[in-house]
Amino acid sequence: MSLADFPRHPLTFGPSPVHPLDRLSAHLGGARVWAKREDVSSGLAYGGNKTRKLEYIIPDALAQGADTLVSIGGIQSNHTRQVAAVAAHLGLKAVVVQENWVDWPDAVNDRVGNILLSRLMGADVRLSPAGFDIGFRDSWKEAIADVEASGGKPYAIPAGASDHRLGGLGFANWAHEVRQQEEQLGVFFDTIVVCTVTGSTHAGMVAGFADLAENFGDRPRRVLGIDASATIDKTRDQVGRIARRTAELIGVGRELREDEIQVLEGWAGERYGIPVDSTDEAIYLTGRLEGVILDPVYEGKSMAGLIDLVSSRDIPADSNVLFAHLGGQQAINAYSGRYH
Ligand code: 1AC
Repeated sequence: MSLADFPRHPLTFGPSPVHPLDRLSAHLGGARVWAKREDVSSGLAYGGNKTRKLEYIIPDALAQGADTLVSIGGIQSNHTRQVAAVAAHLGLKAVVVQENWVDWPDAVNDRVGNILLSRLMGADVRLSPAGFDIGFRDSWKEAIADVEASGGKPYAIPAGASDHRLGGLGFANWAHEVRQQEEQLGVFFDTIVVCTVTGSTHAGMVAGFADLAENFGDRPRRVLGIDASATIDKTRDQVGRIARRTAELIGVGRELREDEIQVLEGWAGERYGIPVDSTDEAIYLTGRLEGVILDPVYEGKSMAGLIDLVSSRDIPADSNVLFAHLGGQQAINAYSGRYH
Protein backbone atom coordinates (compact mmCIF):
# COMPACT_ATOMS: atom_id res chain seq x y z
CA MET A 1 0.00 0.00 0.00
CA SER A 2 1.08 3.58 -0.52
CA LEU A 3 0.07 6.70 1.40
CA ALA A 4 -2.44 7.62 -1.29
CA ASP A 5 -4.39 4.40 -0.60
CA PHE A 6 -5.42 5.48 2.91
CA PRO A 7 -8.76 7.29 3.30
CA ARG A 8 -8.48 10.89 4.47
CA HIS A 9 -11.30 12.95 5.94
CA PRO A 10 -10.58 16.64 5.19
CA LEU A 11 -10.37 18.73 8.36
CA THR A 12 -7.86 21.33 7.17
CA PHE A 13 -8.11 24.10 4.59
CA GLY A 14 -5.53 22.31 2.43
CA PRO A 15 -1.74 22.48 2.52
CA SER A 16 -0.55 24.49 5.50
CA PRO A 17 1.20 27.73 4.48
CA VAL A 18 4.98 27.99 4.13
CA HIS A 19 6.73 31.34 4.40
CA PRO A 20 10.20 32.71 5.11
CA LEU A 21 11.15 34.25 8.45
CA ASP A 22 13.55 36.77 6.95
CA ARG A 23 14.03 39.08 9.92
CA LEU A 24 14.83 36.11 12.16
CA SER A 25 17.18 34.72 9.48
CA ALA A 26 19.00 38.06 9.20
CA HIS A 27 19.29 38.26 12.99
CA LEU A 28 20.83 34.78 13.18
CA GLY A 29 23.08 35.41 10.19
CA GLY A 30 23.10 31.83 8.93
CA ALA A 31 20.71 29.52 7.12
CA ARG A 32 17.49 30.94 5.71
CA VAL A 33 14.69 30.05 8.12
CA TRP A 34 11.18 29.23 6.88
CA ALA A 35 8.07 28.14 8.75
CA LYS A 36 5.28 25.74 7.81
CA ARG A 37 2.23 26.69 9.82
CA GLU A 38 -0.04 23.99 11.24
CA ASP A 39 -1.41 26.70 13.55
CA VAL A 40 -3.28 28.39 10.70
CA SER A 41 -4.23 25.35 8.62
CA SER A 42 -7.77 24.65 9.82
CA GLY A 43 -10.93 26.45 10.87
CA LEU A 44 -11.53 23.95 13.69
CA ALA A 45 -10.65 25.64 16.98
CA TYR A 46 -7.32 27.07 15.74
CA GLY A 47 -6.21 23.72 14.24
CA GLY A 48 -2.75 22.37 14.90
CA ASN A 49 -0.77 19.24 14.18
CA LYS A 50 -3.33 16.81 15.62
CA THR A 51 -6.00 18.00 13.20
CA ARG A 52 -3.79 16.76 10.37
CA LYS A 53 -3.30 13.38 12.10
CA LEU A 54 -7.04 13.08 12.73
CA GLU A 55 -7.69 13.38 8.99
CA TYR A 56 -6.38 9.81 8.69
CA ILE A 57 -7.80 8.47 11.97
CA ILE A 58 -11.37 9.74 11.62
CA PRO A 59 -12.25 7.50 8.62
CA ASP A 60 -11.44 4.50 10.83
CA ALA A 61 -13.58 5.88 13.68
CA LEU A 62 -16.51 6.50 11.33
CA ALA A 63 -16.13 3.06 9.70
CA GLN A 64 -16.35 1.49 13.17
CA GLY A 65 -19.56 3.39 13.91
CA ALA A 66 -18.06 5.25 16.87
CA ASP A 67 -20.17 7.93 18.53
CA THR A 68 -17.59 9.18 21.08
CA LEU A 69 -13.92 10.09 20.67
CA VAL A 70 -11.99 9.36 23.86
CA SER A 71 -8.56 10.85 24.33
CA ILE A 72 -6.04 12.09 26.85
CA GLY A 73 -3.41 14.77 27.45
CA GLY A 74 -2.28 17.32 29.97
CA ILE A 75 -4.51 20.08 31.35
CA GLN A 76 -3.28 22.40 28.59
CA SER A 77 -3.28 19.68 25.93
CA ASN A 78 -3.67 21.11 22.45
CA HIS A 79 -4.35 17.57 21.28
CA THR A 80 -7.50 17.12 23.36
CA ARG A 81 -8.67 20.57 22.21
CA GLN A 82 -8.34 19.41 18.60
CA VAL A 83 -10.14 16.13 19.36
CA ALA A 84 -12.97 18.13 20.96
CA ALA A 85 -13.18 20.38 17.88
CA VAL A 86 -13.23 17.51 15.41
CA ALA A 87 -15.89 15.70 17.45
CA ALA A 88 -18.07 18.83 17.49
CA HIS A 89 -17.56 19.30 13.75
CA LEU A 90 -18.62 15.71 13.04
CA GLY A 91 -21.53 15.61 15.49
CA LEU A 92 -19.75 13.12 17.75
CA LYS A 93 -19.21 13.28 21.50
CA ALA A 94 -15.79 13.71 23.07
CA VAL A 95 -14.50 12.53 26.43
CA VAL A 96 -11.08 14.00 27.19
CA VAL A 97 -8.98 13.09 30.22
CA GLN A 98 -6.75 15.98 31.28
CA GLU A 99 -3.91 14.89 33.52
CA ASN A 100 -1.75 17.12 35.65
CA TRP A 101 1.24 16.83 33.29
CA VAL A 102 2.71 20.17 34.32
CA ASP A 103 3.01 21.29 37.91
CA TRP A 104 2.51 24.92 37.00
CA PRO A 105 1.30 27.46 39.55
CA ASP A 106 -0.52 29.86 37.21
CA ALA A 107 -3.84 30.72 38.85
CA VAL A 108 -5.83 30.13 35.67
CA ASN A 109 -3.95 27.07 34.38
CA ASP A 110 -7.01 24.80 34.36
CA ARG A 111 -9.44 27.48 33.18
CA VAL A 112 -7.98 29.19 30.10
CA GLY A 113 -6.44 28.30 26.77
CA ASN A 114 -6.93 24.80 25.41
CA ILE A 115 -9.05 23.46 28.25
CA LEU A 116 -11.41 26.42 28.10
CA LEU A 117 -11.92 25.80 24.39
CA SER A 118 -12.56 22.07 24.89
CA ARG A 119 -15.24 22.85 27.47
CA LEU A 120 -16.74 25.49 25.22
CA MET A 121 -17.03 22.94 22.39
CA GLY A 122 -18.98 20.55 24.60
CA ALA A 123 -16.36 17.94 25.44
CA ASP A 124 -16.74 15.96 28.65
CA VAL A 125 -13.53 17.20 30.29
CA ARG A 126 -12.28 14.98 33.13
CA LEU A 127 -9.43 16.18 35.30
CA SER A 128 -7.00 13.58 36.62
CA PRO A 129 -4.16 14.16 39.12
CA ALA A 130 -1.71 11.85 37.29
CA GLY A 131 1.60 13.34 36.14
CA PHE A 132 3.30 13.42 32.71
CA ASP A 133 3.64 10.17 30.76
CA ILE A 134 3.37 9.57 27.02
CA GLY A 135 2.28 5.92 27.43
CA PHE A 136 -1.18 4.33 27.72
CA ARG A 137 -2.86 5.40 30.94
CA ASP A 138 -5.39 3.81 33.27
CA SER A 139 -7.49 7.00 33.40
CA TRP A 140 -7.91 6.82 29.61
CA LYS A 141 -8.81 3.11 29.71
CA GLU A 142 -11.38 3.91 32.42
CA ALA A 143 -12.91 6.66 30.29
CA ILE A 144 -13.22 4.23 27.37
CA ALA A 145 -14.85 1.65 29.65
CA ASP A 146 -17.25 4.32 30.99
CA VAL A 147 -18.49 5.16 27.50
CA GLU A 148 -19.04 1.45 26.80
CA ALA A 149 -20.84 0.95 30.11
CA SER A 150 -23.25 3.75 29.28
CA GLY A 151 -24.09 2.17 25.91
CA GLY A 152 -21.87 4.41 23.77
CA LYS A 153 -19.41 3.37 21.09
CA PRO A 154 -16.02 4.82 22.01
CA TYR A 155 -13.12 5.36 19.64
CA ALA A 156 -9.82 5.47 21.52
CA ILE A 157 -7.23 8.03 20.48
CA PRO A 158 -4.00 7.92 22.48
CA ALA A 159 -2.03 10.96 23.67
CA GLY A 160 -1.08 13.17 20.77
CA ALA A 161 -2.87 10.76 18.38
CA SER A 162 0.57 9.19 18.31
CA ASP A 163 0.79 5.54 19.34
CA HIS A 164 -2.03 4.56 17.00
CA ARG A 165 -1.68 2.42 13.86
CA LEU A 166 -2.56 5.40 11.66
CA GLY A 167 -0.97 8.10 13.83
CA GLY A 168 2.04 8.71 11.56
CA LEU A 169 0.13 9.14 8.30
CA GLY A 170 -0.81 12.79 8.73
CA PHE A 171 2.81 13.87 8.83
CA ALA A 172 3.93 11.41 6.18
CA ASN A 173 1.51 13.40 4.05
CA TRP A 174 3.02 16.63 5.37
CA ALA A 175 6.32 15.51 3.81
CA HIS A 176 4.60 15.02 0.45
CA GLU A 177 3.01 18.44 0.83
CA VAL A 178 6.43 20.01 1.51
CA ARG A 179 7.76 18.52 -1.70
CA GLN A 180 4.95 20.13 -3.75
CA GLN A 181 5.44 23.46 -2.00
CA GLU A 182 9.17 23.33 -2.69
CA GLU A 183 8.42 23.01 -6.39
CA GLN A 184 6.10 26.01 -6.26
CA LEU A 185 8.56 28.11 -4.23
CA GLY A 186 11.74 26.98 -6.02
CA VAL A 187 13.47 26.03 -2.79
CA PHE A 188 14.79 22.84 -1.17
CA PHE A 189 14.56 22.40 2.58
CA ASP A 190 17.77 20.65 3.58
CA THR A 191 16.78 20.48 7.25
CA ILE A 192 13.43 20.23 9.00
CA VAL A 193 13.15 21.16 12.69
CA VAL A 194 10.19 19.85 14.67
CA CYS A 195 9.20 19.59 18.31
CA THR A 196 8.98 16.00 19.60
CA VAL A 197 7.01 14.73 22.59
CA THR A 198 4.59 11.87 21.88
CA GLY A 199 6.37 11.15 18.61
CA SER A 200 4.07 10.71 15.64
CA THR A 201 4.52 14.19 14.16
CA HIS A 202 8.26 13.67 13.91
CA ALA A 203 7.93 9.95 13.07
CA GLY A 204 5.44 10.61 10.29
CA MET A 205 7.82 13.14 8.72
CA VAL A 206 10.71 10.66 8.86
CA ALA A 207 8.60 7.98 7.16
CA GLY A 208 7.22 10.45 4.62
CA PHE A 209 10.62 11.79 3.59
CA ALA A 210 12.01 8.24 3.40
CA ASP A 211 9.08 7.43 1.11
CA LEU A 212 9.94 10.42 -1.08
CA ALA A 213 13.61 9.41 -1.24
CA GLU A 214 12.91 5.74 -1.97
CA ASN A 215 9.89 5.90 -4.22
CA PHE A 216 9.96 9.36 -5.77
CA GLY A 217 13.70 9.96 -6.27
CA ASP A 218 14.00 12.84 -3.80
CA ARG A 219 17.28 14.03 -2.28
CA PRO A 220 17.60 12.97 1.36
CA ARG A 221 17.31 15.62 4.05
CA ARG A 222 17.73 15.89 7.82
CA VAL A 223 14.66 15.80 10.03
CA LEU A 224 15.68 17.01 13.48
CA GLY A 225 13.30 16.40 16.36
CA ILE A 226 13.86 18.70 19.31
CA ASP A 227 12.84 16.90 22.47
CA ALA A 228 10.39 18.75 24.72
CA SER A 229 9.38 15.75 26.82
CA ALA A 230 12.44 15.65 29.08
CA THR A 231 11.92 11.87 29.07
CA ILE A 232 14.25 11.41 26.13
CA ASP A 233 14.63 7.61 26.14
CA LYS A 234 10.88 6.99 26.05
CA THR A 235 10.43 9.60 23.35
CA ARG A 236 13.28 8.26 21.18
CA ASP A 237 11.87 4.77 21.51
CA GLN A 238 8.37 5.92 20.60
CA VAL A 239 9.52 7.98 17.58
CA GLY A 240 11.53 5.02 16.25
CA ARG A 241 8.66 2.60 16.71
CA ILE A 242 6.07 4.85 15.07
CA ALA A 243 8.41 5.84 12.23
CA ARG A 244 9.13 2.19 11.39
CA ARG A 245 5.47 1.22 11.62
CA THR A 246 4.45 4.11 9.38
CA ALA A 247 7.22 3.42 6.86
CA GLU A 248 6.03 -0.15 6.56
CA LEU A 249 2.40 0.93 6.26
CA ILE A 250 3.05 3.34 3.38
CA GLY A 251 5.38 1.00 1.50
CA VAL A 252 8.76 2.69 1.92
CA GLY A 253 10.18 -0.71 1.06
CA ARG A 254 13.21 -0.73 3.37
CA GLU A 255 14.06 -0.57 7.05
CA LEU A 256 14.62 2.94 8.38
CA ARG A 257 18.19 3.55 9.51
CA GLU A 258 19.05 4.72 13.02
CA ASP A 259 20.59 7.94 11.67
CA GLU A 260 17.26 8.91 10.09
CA ILE A 261 15.65 9.11 13.53
CA GLN A 262 17.29 12.00 15.35
CA VAL A 263 15.73 13.31 18.55
CA LEU A 264 18.04 15.97 19.96
CA GLU A 265 18.14 16.88 23.63
CA GLY A 266 19.29 20.10 25.25
CA TRP A 267 16.33 22.46 25.07
CA ALA A 268 13.60 20.72 27.09
CA GLY A 269 14.86 21.85 30.47
CA GLU A 270 14.21 19.45 33.29
CA ARG A 271 10.51 18.91 32.82
CA TYR A 272 7.84 18.80 30.16
CA GLY A 273 5.86 22.03 30.09
CA ILE A 274 8.26 24.10 32.16
CA PRO A 275 9.98 26.80 30.10
CA VAL A 276 13.66 27.58 30.58
CA ASP A 277 15.62 30.72 29.62
CA SER A 278 16.24 29.54 26.05
CA THR A 279 12.48 28.92 25.63
CA ASP A 280 11.65 32.46 26.74
CA GLU A 281 14.34 33.95 24.50
CA ALA A 282 13.00 32.04 21.49
CA ILE A 283 9.44 33.17 22.23
CA TYR A 284 10.39 36.83 22.61
CA LEU A 285 12.73 36.83 19.62
CA THR A 286 10.23 35.23 17.24
CA GLY A 287 7.38 37.38 18.52
CA ARG A 288 9.35 40.62 18.24
CA LEU A 289 11.11 39.96 14.93
CA GLU A 290 8.34 38.11 13.11
CA GLY A 291 5.03 38.62 14.88
CA VAL A 292 4.80 34.83 15.11
CA ILE A 293 3.56 33.46 18.42
CA LEU A 294 5.20 30.41 19.98
CA ASP A 295 4.28 28.61 23.19
CA PRO A 296 6.41 27.61 26.18
CA VAL A 297 5.66 23.87 25.95
CA TYR A 298 6.48 22.98 22.34
CA GLU A 299 7.48 25.59 19.79
CA GLY A 300 9.39 27.76 22.25
CA LYS A 301 11.64 24.76 22.85
CA SER A 302 12.00 23.65 19.24
CA MET A 303 12.70 27.22 18.12
CA ALA A 304 15.36 27.48 20.82
CA GLY A 305 16.95 24.39 19.27
CA LEU A 306 16.75 25.86 15.77
CA ILE A 307 18.30 29.15 16.92
CA ASP A 308 21.27 27.34 18.45
CA LEU A 309 21.74 24.97 15.50
CA VAL A 310 21.64 27.84 12.99
CA SER A 311 23.92 30.04 15.11
CA SER A 312 26.49 27.27 15.58
CA ARG A 313 26.37 26.42 11.83
CA ASP A 314 25.38 22.84 12.64
CA ILE A 315 22.70 23.80 10.13
CA PRO A 316 24.92 25.18 7.33
CA ALA A 317 24.69 28.86 6.47
CA ASP A 318 24.08 28.25 2.77
CA SER A 319 21.00 26.10 3.36
CA ASN A 320 17.26 26.39 4.00
CA VAL A 321 15.73 25.17 7.23
CA LEU A 322 12.01 24.59 7.67
CA PHE A 323 10.55 25.11 11.13
CA ALA A 324 7.38 23.09 11.73
CA HIS A 325 4.98 25.27 13.71
CA LEU A 326 2.64 22.72 15.29
CA GLY A 327 0.10 25.10 16.80
CA GLY A 328 0.55 24.92 20.54
CA GLN A 329 -0.06 28.62 21.18
CA GLN A 330 -3.30 28.38 23.14
CA ALA A 331 -1.32 27.16 26.16
CA ILE A 332 0.39 30.55 26.46
CA ASN A 333 -2.69 31.82 28.31
CA ALA A 334 -1.84 29.51 31.20
CA TYR A 335 1.58 31.17 31.52
CA SER A 336 0.27 34.64 32.30
CA GLY A 337 2.49 34.85 35.37
CA ARG A 338 5.63 34.38 33.27
CA TYR A 339 4.95 36.44 30.17
CA HIS A 340 3.68 39.93 30.86
C1 1AC B 1 1.35 16.10 23.85
C2 1AC B 1 0.61 15.51 22.73
C3 1AC B 1 0.49 16.87 23.06
C4 1AC B 1 -0.78 17.41 23.61
O1 1AC B 1 -1.15 18.52 23.28
O2 1AC B 1 -1.46 16.72 24.36
N1 1AC B 1 1.07 17.79 22.16
